[in-house]
Amino acid sequence: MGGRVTASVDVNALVVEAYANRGVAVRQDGRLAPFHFPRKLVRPLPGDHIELSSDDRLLGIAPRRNEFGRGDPKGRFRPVAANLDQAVIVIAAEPAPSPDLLHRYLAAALIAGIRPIVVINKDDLPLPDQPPFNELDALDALGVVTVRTRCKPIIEIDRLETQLAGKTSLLAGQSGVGKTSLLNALIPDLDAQTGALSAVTGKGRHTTTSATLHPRPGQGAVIDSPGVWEYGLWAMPIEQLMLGFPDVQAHANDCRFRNCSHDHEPGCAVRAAVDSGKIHPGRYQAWRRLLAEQKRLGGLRGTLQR
Ligand SMILES: Nc1nc2c(ncn2[C@@H]2O[C@H](COP(=O)(O)OP(=O)(O)O)[C@@H](O)[C@H]2O)c(=O)[nH]1
Ligand SMILES: [Mg+2]
Ligand SMILES: [Zn+2]
Repeated sequence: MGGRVTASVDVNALVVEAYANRGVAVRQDGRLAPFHFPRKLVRPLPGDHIELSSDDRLLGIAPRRNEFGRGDPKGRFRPVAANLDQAVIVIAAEPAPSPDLLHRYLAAALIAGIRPIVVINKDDLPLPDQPPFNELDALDALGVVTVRTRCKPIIEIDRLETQLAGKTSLLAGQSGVGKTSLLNALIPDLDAQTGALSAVTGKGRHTTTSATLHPRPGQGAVIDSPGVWEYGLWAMPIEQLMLGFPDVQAHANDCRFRNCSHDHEPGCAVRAAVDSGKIHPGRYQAWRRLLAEQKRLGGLRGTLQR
């Protein structure tokens, strides 16, 4: 049966993109193969390791190491890509991110067990004196690597290339921050690659409406994700959100009360850690806001929901 996730898959291809009931994979010999899959079965994602028959039918999907996703308007988890080594969160002075955008992306990566890297592109522009740009020390404290790049007027991406080498990386970030510009700088034959992809899918001009994997021969792969203006999380229980804030979680077990909400209770170790500078105040405030957002999304209840 096509489209099942099963351990007994004889992997021979890597999914490049998938939408509706069609996808494109790159076979081990480098050939692009279009394939169909039944809608009602598990939908393959860019980064999935799959088995295709000799006539390009989907025979199975290998179990995923992880999934990076986002919340849809109803607060449900929507996976974007699978089997990532790292999520490259791209921000820029222009368009400046809304206050919690970076914290949401960081949380999504950390919850999925995917290493986040923050790229500040458009290094030619001055950084606004506002969050997250004046709070980047919070990222150092989290152990998140920050890399500054520019694609204009000259390309400077050396430090990013070092971080990407040999890895499968997702480029995430709001529209206009320069993800496609970075991709062009990273993959010199990108036009040829997307041209070949368009020829295979039959889509006239290739647009990034679904995430697309771009192999970098010998250097891993980069997945460009569709442009989003506002990135949202999905409804989740409080323990899952906590995984996105390991800096807050590190102190949460030391509170006097087991069910401490880290708000007003006496003996709260989290607030004490904020006061003593062990937790960055910007991170604590972001966690509080995302917790309140979960109440609106209908999360915080029940068992782990995805
Ligand atoms: N000033 C400046 N502009 C850039 C830089 N990188 C990209 N841009 C511009 O930002 C705009 C959006 O870039 P694009 O790659 O399409 O962003 P995407 O929506 O994230 O894929 C384009 O006009 C780019 O030319 C940069 O380093 N500096
Ligand atoms: Mg783009
Ligand atoms: Zn507390």
